[in-house]
Amino acid sequence: MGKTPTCPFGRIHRGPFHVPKDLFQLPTSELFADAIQRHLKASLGKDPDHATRHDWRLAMSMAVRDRVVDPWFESTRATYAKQGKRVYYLSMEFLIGRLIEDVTLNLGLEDIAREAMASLGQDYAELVALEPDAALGNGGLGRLAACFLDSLSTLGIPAYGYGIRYEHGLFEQHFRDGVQIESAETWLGQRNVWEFERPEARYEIGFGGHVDYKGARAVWHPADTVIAKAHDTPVVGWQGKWVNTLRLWSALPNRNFDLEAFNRGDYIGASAPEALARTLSRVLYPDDTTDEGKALRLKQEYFFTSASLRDLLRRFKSEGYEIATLADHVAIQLNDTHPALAGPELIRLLEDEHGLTFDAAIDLAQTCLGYTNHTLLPEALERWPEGMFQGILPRHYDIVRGLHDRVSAENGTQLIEHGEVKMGDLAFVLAHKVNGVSALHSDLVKETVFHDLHRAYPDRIINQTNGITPRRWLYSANPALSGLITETIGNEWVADLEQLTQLELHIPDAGFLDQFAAAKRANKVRLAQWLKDRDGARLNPDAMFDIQIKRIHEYKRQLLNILETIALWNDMHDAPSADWTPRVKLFGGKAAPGYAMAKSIIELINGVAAKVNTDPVTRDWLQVVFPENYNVSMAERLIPAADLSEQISTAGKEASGTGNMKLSLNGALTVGTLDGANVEIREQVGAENFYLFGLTAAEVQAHRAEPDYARAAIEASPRLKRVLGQIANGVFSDGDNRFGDVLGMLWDHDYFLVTPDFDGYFETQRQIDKDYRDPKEWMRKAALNTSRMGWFSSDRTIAGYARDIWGAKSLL
Ligand code: 26Q
Repeated sequence: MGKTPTCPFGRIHRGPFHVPKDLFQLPTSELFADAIQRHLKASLGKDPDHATRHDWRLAMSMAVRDRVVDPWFESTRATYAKQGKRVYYLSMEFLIGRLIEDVTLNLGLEDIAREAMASLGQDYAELVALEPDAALGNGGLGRLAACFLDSLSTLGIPAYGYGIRYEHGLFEQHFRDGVQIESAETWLGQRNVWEFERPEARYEIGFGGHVDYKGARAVWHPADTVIAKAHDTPVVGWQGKWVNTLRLWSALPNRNFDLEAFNRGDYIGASAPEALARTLSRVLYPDDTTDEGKALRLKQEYFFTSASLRDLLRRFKSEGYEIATLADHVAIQLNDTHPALAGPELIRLLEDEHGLTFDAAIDLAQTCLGYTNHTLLPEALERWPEGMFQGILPRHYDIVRGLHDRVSAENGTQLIEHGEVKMGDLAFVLAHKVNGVSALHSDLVKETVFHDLHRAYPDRIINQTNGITPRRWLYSANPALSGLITETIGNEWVADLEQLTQLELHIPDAGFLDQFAAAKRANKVRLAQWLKDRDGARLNPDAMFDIQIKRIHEYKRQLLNILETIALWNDMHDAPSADWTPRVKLFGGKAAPGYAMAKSIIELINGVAAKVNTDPVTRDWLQVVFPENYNVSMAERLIPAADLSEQISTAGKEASGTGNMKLSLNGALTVGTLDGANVEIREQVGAENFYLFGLTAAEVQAHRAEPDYARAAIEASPRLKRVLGQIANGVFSDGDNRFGDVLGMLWDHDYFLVTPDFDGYFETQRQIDKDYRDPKEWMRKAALNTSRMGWFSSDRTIAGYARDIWGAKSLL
């Protein structure tokens, strides 16, 4: 062990656990209003008479932020003083959404802020809605990272999230004639009050060049370098008891300006290096599956991984520990393979800068590293062309070669194969634990992608079923329901979600169930009002709100949903005097800009919406609504209003899903396949409170072996055949044959088995129609869903990672 660790704050504070008392006392709304006015003038330089709503929003945020800083420092001090193990969560994506409400609620300031703003003539809710979403992620994986940060802080586990401060987050989606159009997102267009720039925390990151070997010692001479600069965002836990840090890196040139070029009069050329360096943190790759194999992506991955590792090693060394004890103090989690270069980078730093042998460096790196797999889709497994990898990262290439030679001799594992570096296999061999994200997914990981590696390392793969933060996804997003819950069982459920089981006692009580129904109804009215103001849409709040929200992908089968919608519309036309159960079909989600089939599916949904919503025969029973630009903030409005949750992926393809958890927690019933975490949700809420349909993962495998299964399924289903005929005849495209790609896909191969699952899905939906007509029984099932979903808190997930992977402890 090295010398006693020192606290970087020196001796100014009185003892390590001193908490300034007044800090955690809530201010009066008058004092808070004073603080807001002070910020408006002193921090923003605005006269209250001329302040815009944005100014007020910023001033309020700053007054809230003031109350984060001290608990943040206290958490850091406590970590140093208690020599706590730190968790480092490396992720290319953090899909955060807004922070303003999150921080305000966690600090218990909501009522005070609301009153203070009212006294200043401003509406709190309106101001909150002005904050742009931090959309530094594509979908599930990035949102999971944000939920994990929330839970790490709530549990008081010392942790840092590390990622990239993209200038442009996920693109904005617009529809033009039903077609998705993308435009650049600009979340930093207004001042971001939640981040603190740390110009002193900067690292030079190298690319390319060559390696000199002097005996056993390697010296890498990069051809180019850029600077990584840190920006810190505090992550506030429940009740502000603990605050961790999200550290995001932006890229800068290491020389600002080519003065020589400037002096020659080449003013544009003089700033070229700057523009080039900055591209590394310019934009998030908008793809949530395809491995594009682009050099910029590889550079982004190395850029943030290297900066993060060097930063955590600097922190570790500042405490005076011996390098051999690294794994006692540091746990590094890789969110998929995107940061998998952490393995070779850590080995490089340990060997080249700390003098460890290759073997010792490998062992130490492996003891620190854990790897989470989020997908079985072959196209999403990262592989880099060997030549590109070697050109950009010559030293790392040699390390991966060395590893390859070792593991291939030991057990035949090929890290480099067919001219490609396989990042999944690399992450696997360099991690002491590899986890899947639901029980089914973890089993499939063992049988499929890592079949051989699992046999070579049988104890390595474990499961950690995903979870969601109850703070954002129930307490904050659904005040109507959370108010009822708190009235009924007290407020401890917010940080201990399994307490929701206590609700079950109250479900037979008609009063409780009526209030539960009233909360749902209020949320539906609220959503309808919001969509009316936003898009002019008119939703009937008495209809069933049937919601499918997620990235658009063939395996998630939005197509199955819209085909069923058309079939239902047909049945309504065939029997217009029948007593139909009114439905609003809501879709939300973005397609990757290069994913043509996903974009056609969007166009089809919009085509059906245009037809159905203007049909006087069915208008009162069926609506199709697809609001543009689905994001975290929209999810917070849609989820509390859902009656039915669509989780209908081809079995074996959805690793877990987390939207499924959010919807069920908020009292929606699920129609779903046995896929991902649906399996565990159904176990928890009870099979009788879940609408199951479709082929199982094993049956999917078998079905694909049958010749011409799609054609056979279509021929066997007159209902489906009619729907496909209508699409071909242009019923949803003003008479032209626009959807040939979709129809050709369905008839010819239908890889995701929409056609064989169609009839089962349709029948299940008709059962749902029937059941919805008994509102008491429906609400009883909905309330049972809420009361039995407590296990899916990300607090439970994080406690599992801390115990089984990180060996990290709460310092609360
Ligand atoms: C890889 C290479 C090049 C470009 C992009 C990518 C890339 C980017 C993002 C590959 C995959 C992703 C994201 C995957 C993802 O979101 N997976 C989801 O993870 C959730 C959290 O575990 C699960 O609930 C979902 O089931 C899973 O689809």
